[in-house]
Amino acid sequence: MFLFPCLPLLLLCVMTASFSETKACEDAQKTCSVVTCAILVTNGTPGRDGRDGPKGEKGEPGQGLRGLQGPHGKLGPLGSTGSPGVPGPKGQKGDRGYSLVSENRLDDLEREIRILKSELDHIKKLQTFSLGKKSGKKLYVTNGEKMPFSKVKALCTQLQATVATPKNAEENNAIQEVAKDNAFLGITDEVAEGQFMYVTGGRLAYSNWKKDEPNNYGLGEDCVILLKDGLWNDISYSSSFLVVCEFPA
Ligand SMILES: [Ca+2]
Ligand SMILES: [Ca+2]
Repeated sequence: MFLFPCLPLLLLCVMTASFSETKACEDAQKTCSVVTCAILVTNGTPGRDGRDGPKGEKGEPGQGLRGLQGPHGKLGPLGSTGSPGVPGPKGQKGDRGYSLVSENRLDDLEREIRILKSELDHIKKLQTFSLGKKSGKKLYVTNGEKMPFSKVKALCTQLQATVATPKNAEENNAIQEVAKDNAFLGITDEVAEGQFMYVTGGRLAYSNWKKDEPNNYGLGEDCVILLKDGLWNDISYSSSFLVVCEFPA
């Protein structure tokens, strides 16, 4: 700030070379403390650079244009697996699949089934004639073997049948004709002594006891056999008698 006002004085110092020169400088120093007489001497070589000054305070952010965005960085490591998402809505029903079986083939199969059913009916009739006796909707069959009641019951169950159980005189006669020997019936009083019931459940609807039977003789008799004459007798379940099974006809 003091440089410009002092400029005329500096020019004055350069143009004069005598005592008055020194006098002017002294006067100039009195009014302008910044100016030194070294400037007035001859042009010397530039001095060395001074030491760096102390670091200044951080300036305010500039207001120039923002630079261009740099390139993308490297891919980071894979993250951990997230929890399962919510199930999506149920899709629409798909189109009907294509069947490899042609209609002609279906017709052939149906014809074969009709033939097999006819042959099966014929076999059933032959079986009825040769092995068993049909009464109403029941078919009675025996294999001619004798065994304890527990085995008779198990064998009939294995054949998807039940032990022969007459529920009227006609059925009793049918079983008698098939058995031609003493045969177990599907009747016991093992649950309550003296109260005979069907093995398949239910109280007796028909009976054909021999005179003085049932008598629960000896150690006890809880099973029932059909005698050759068609009458009934209670008997021990451990004795062996003929097997007659009952099938739905
Ligand atoms: Ca008994
Ligand atoms: Ca008896």
